[in-house]
Amino acid sequence: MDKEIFDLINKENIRQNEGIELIASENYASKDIRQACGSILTNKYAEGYPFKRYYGGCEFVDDIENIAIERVKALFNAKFANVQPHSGSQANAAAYRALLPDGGKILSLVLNDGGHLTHGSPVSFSSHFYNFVHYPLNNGKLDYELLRKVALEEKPNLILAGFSAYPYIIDFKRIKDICDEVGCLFMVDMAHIAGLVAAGVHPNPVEYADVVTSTTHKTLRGPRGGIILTNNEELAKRINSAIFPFYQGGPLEHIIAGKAICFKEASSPEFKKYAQSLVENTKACRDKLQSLGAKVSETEVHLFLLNVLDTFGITGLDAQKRLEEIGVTTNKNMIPGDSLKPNKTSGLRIGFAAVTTRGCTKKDAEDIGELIYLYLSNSISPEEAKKKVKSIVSKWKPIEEI
Ligand code: DSN
Repeated sequence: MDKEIFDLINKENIRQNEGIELIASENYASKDIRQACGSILTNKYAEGYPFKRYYGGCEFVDDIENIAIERVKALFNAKFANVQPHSGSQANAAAYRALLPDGGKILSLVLNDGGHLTHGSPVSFSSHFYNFVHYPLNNGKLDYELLRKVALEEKPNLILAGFSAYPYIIDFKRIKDICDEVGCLFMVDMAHIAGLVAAGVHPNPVEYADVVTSTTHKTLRGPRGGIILTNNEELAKRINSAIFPFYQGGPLEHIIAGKAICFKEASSPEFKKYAQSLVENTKACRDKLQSLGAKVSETEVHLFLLNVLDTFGITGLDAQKRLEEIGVTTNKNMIPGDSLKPNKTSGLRIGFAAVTTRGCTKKDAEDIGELIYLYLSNSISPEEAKKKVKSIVSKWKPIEEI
């Protein structure tokens, strides 16, 4: 056994079990999913697609990938699916390639306002291969009339919706109507809300968008990876070629097996209850923070933004570090219109996907809100805060049992 690595895995296991995980894009995959992802399937090369591979010996991985495809199609009511993207970034790269020529114009939300690196950030491939322009938010919220105005002025080839730090439900039909008026394509990156969509607590973009991409490890609670969905057969062919052979080589069949299990779990009545509790817990924590005097965004989904600069007079970076010291994990995040740089920020992004999986109740969520407020306002000591974290976490399921 490689002691050096397994000792570190054990330490990470303890960190995950003993901490309160509030990073909005994280979750805990089930034992079945983790077992499939750590299985001997990692040994198999399977370039190509089910029943059309470049290698022999693919009969079992063909069935696994085919089951994953059928399950995700049923889960999101899509006609075509590609389950091979190694991550959300690859899924987005392939979707752009399938939808647009190089240099095509994409209208998206900028990263600083809650978008994603692959939605046109200067440090991502996306802004190098495509011409991105952005729509603004109005007071932290999508203003569909403003979006329409910008779209009519810019005349993009594609409008992109779906965000990484947006606390409201998105009206996909409204954006689709704008796309139709402008005469452009519509793509949704639903990575953050995929679990809510699967559970029916957020509208499904597949009905409206030409292409929908997602990761599988955020609210969907699967293994780390991506998917691409469409109802258009011609686009489905272009997406497949854009993933393999254009952007990727051999698919990760062990991860695809984990994805297949995730899609089955996400179609269960228990998952629906999970997603409902997730939204309730997020709101309970947010409301508690507000009642204590914190400046917080609203929330209708699995996350909200806490303005730590206005509330506690510290940066997002400092707040993240201080909370980490007591075992509460969050990430610094820009607040729309933020005056500070992305490596400092005025805010924290707080999400309840992971802790709700472990059994966090509404009362726990309120207690977490109170704990964050008291600790960041220096009203309780680190020792008292750590004790509180321990007492909350001690009621939850160990991560091995999920
Ligand atoms: N967008 C990042 C997040 O939400 O954490 C992941 O790519």
